Amino acid sequence: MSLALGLVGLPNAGKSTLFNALTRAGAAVAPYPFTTIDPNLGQVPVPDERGAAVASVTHPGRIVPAVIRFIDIAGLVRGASRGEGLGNRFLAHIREVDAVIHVVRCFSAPEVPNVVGDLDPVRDAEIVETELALADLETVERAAERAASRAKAGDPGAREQVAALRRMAADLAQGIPARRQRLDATDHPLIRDLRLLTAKPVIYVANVDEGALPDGGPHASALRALADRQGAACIVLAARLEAELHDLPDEEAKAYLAVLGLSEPVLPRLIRASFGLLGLVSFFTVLSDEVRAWPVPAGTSAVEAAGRIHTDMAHGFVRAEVIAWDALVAAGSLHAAREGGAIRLEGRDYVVRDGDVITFRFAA
Ligand SMILES: Nc1nc2c(ncn2[C@@H]2O[C@H](COP(=O)(O)OP(=O)(O)O)[C@@H](O)[C@H]2O)c(=O)[nH]1
Ligand SMILES: [Mg+2]
Repeated sequence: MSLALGLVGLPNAGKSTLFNALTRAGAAVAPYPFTTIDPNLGQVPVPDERGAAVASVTHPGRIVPAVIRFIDIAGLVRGASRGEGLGNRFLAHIREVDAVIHVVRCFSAPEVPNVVGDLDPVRDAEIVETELALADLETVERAAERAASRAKAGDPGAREQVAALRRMAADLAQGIPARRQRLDATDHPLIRDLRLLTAKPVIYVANVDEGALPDGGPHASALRALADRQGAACIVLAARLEAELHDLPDEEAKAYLAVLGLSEPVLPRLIRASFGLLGLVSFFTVLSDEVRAWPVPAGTSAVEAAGRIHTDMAHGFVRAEVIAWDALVAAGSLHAAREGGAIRLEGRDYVVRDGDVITFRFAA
């Protein structure tokens, strides 16, 4: 399952710096090389200490983590929805992602020009959101027109669609993103198919000066308040610091973070938060040569989980042998867990839990 997250924000917000930090952090923690596929697209493993713990008792040749793709999208400017700057091309990239990381400048750095004016994270964030909402408004209005002509032609369902789309357009015109509207944008197939930019889940990143860590100071607080009003997550970090950390030996990096009041780099938390934002859980498989994490939507059944690995495993599904990762670690090996009766036999409808280690039995 390939998940994509897009970094959005005004020019000079620190998107590329954060992207570099993310992709290098990924390369540093991965047991096998994760390459940046092209300059703007990088694959990052989801840090998960459970995989390593399972490996410590099963001794595989390698650990294969879940991965997220990050896309560094060119900076957005006022008027992008009307095609200013990279305009439409920029917006097309966002349409393809599963969720958005909205990077907002909260650092001062007089040498880095601010394209809009003084440092004002809430204004900056609102400019970006307005552009996204305006682009969606156009999409929704076009869809409403199409539905209206279907209604005129006698399509019985179209009238209700026109009403729903017009309601949505009215909310967008007021700057209310699709994800916060009365109509659930993700449940309604008509609207889901429009792939609206403002329907995507968002994490705000307050990109602050190192000196403002760990809480981020007043600018980060203002942005956090905006995120709170939207029910969105907000993560405070200094992108430049996160990028620099990977050049330091571990001990030095730790000491440096401690001085700043941080116990660990923020990037792993951002990556995990992105994973959680998408409503994903991981189960693990253990083969002789690898421990592998499989990201699936929460609520996935055992037979669906088997199908993620191979369609044959779903078709011939017999049962799932399940043990929680920590129970396996406590048992010391799969063999010991089996001997001790710690492995449960589950049927096709069993709902996979985060951290399950599963062996699928299937008839070929
Ligand atoms: N002081 C400071 N400067 C930063 C930080 N993050 C990025 N910058 C600087 O801001 C400038 C623009 O960063 P960049 O990542 O290219 O922004 P983008 O246009 O959003 O991709 C660069 O000169 C960065 O070094 C930060 O956390 N603190
Ligand atoms: Mg950039």
